[in-house]
Amino acid sequence: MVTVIEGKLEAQGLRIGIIVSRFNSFVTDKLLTGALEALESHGGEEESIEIVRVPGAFEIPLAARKMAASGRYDALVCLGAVIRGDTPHFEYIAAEAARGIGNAMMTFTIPIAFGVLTTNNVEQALERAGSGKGNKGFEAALTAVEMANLTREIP
Ligand code: INI
Repeated sequence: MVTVIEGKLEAQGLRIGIIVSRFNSFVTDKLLTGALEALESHGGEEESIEIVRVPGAFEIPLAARKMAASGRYDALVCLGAVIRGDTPHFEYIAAEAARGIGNAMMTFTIPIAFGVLTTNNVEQALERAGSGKGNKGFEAALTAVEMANLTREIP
C-alpha cells in the first residue's frame, strides 16, 4: 500500500505570523484581509495570529528571518505588492524579497508562504487582491496552514 502524506487545511491550534508591507497599502491591506479570512474560515484563532508590519517588500525577509528564528510560529505568511515602474528598481526589490523569504524558509525549516505580488501594473495587482480565491493573501495563508500541518506529518 502506498503511503500518501498531506497537510490538512485546518488552522486550529496553529500559531501563524503574518508579515505585511505598507508600500502599496491599497493592495496589501486587501491581501491581509484575505489572509485573515482564510485563517478564520479554517478554524484559526485570533489569539494565535500575529501581524508584523514592515515599510516595503524589501524589508520582509529580515522580519521573516527573525520571526522564523524565534520558534514562536508554526508558519509565516509574507504579504507585499511590488509593482513595476519605469526603472529596474522593481527587479531588485522583487528578487530580493523572493530570495530572502526562500532563504529564511530553508534556513529555519519553517513554512513561509510567498504572498508578495509582483505585477506589471496596478490593475494586475488589484485583480489578485480581490475577494475569496481571487485573493493571493487568502491563498498564501492556506498554503501556510497546509504546509504547517504537512511538516508535522512528514517523519
Ligand atoms: N516596495 C514595495 O513593497 N513595492 C514596490 O513596488 C516598491 N517600489 O516600487 O519601489 C517598494 N519599494 C520600497 C522598498 O521595498 C523598500 O522599502 C525601500 O527601498 C527601503 O529599503
